[in-house]
Amino acid sequence: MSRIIMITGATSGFGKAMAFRFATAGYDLIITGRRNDRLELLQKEISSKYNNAVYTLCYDVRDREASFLAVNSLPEEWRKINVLINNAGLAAGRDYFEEASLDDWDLMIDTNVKGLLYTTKAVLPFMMAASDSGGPGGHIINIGSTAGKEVYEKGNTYCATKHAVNALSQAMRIDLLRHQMKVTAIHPGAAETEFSLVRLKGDTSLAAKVYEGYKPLSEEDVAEVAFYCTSLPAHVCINDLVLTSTSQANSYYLNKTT
Ligand code: NDP
Ligand code: 8X3
Repeated sequence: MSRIIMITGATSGFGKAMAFRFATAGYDLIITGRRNDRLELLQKEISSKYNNAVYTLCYDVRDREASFLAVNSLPEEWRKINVLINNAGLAAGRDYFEEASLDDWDLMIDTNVKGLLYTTKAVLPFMMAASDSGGPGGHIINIGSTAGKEVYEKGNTYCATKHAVNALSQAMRIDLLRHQMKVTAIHPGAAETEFSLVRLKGDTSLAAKVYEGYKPLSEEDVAEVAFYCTSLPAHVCINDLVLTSTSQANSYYLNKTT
């Protein structure tokens, strides 16, 4: 039987690249996001190209009730989820603390922290049932950020949400130890996806500037690393992994040529 992976935020960026990477490895996929047209397109593309089964769940991770309804609507044969990747997330705005918008702060906290909690809590009973009945333990991968390791200017609440993802990953690893679950936090540095376009409210030229003068990570780089984390022997868990392009040392230091 194929292994099942659930990837939140698969309509773009890392999530979409991870869907392709895990599909090539033979996984059946549960892909989620709010944009149903993109989910359906991805479902068609992957199932015709790789012959994998793909199930879509369209819901907003901020909505507690919708998250549980969506996960609990999974048919029996889709409930044995081996890997959950909590990837859905965003930054909204890049402003000094005193100038930042409260709505942006709510949006980031609700998506990056509460959204991750709701989906994990909804999926966990399925993953625990498999491992508690003697099957292989499940694996949760949380997508954090270098912003969850160092706080930078105008990063205030986005950085705080990613610090929370860092803390929650440690907490999950401790509390889920007795259920033989692996918990991995992956913290990428700058990567060119729709991330900056979303953060800068659709300003394409400002978003492009973020990646000028150096080579950032690609979404495929992050997908490859996530796949690697799942490819190790059953007794080996990568707990915490930071990756950046070779042009970046951490949140502060970028080697830009222009
Ligand atoms: P993208 O904007 O390309 O993708 C974000 C994904 O998250 C989309 O699929 C989007 O789907 C989904 N999403 C956002 N809000 C919600 C919501 N409320 N409910 C459901 N899904 C949602 O960005 P990335 O691929 O770059 O980002 C993925 C993750 O990686 C995020 O957690 C981000 O913080 C993190 N990250 C990004 C880095 C970067 O430089 N790009 C570096 C480090 C971490 P939809 O809009 O269809 O709902
Ligand atoms: C996204 C990377 O540096 O914009 O998490 O915070 S950064």
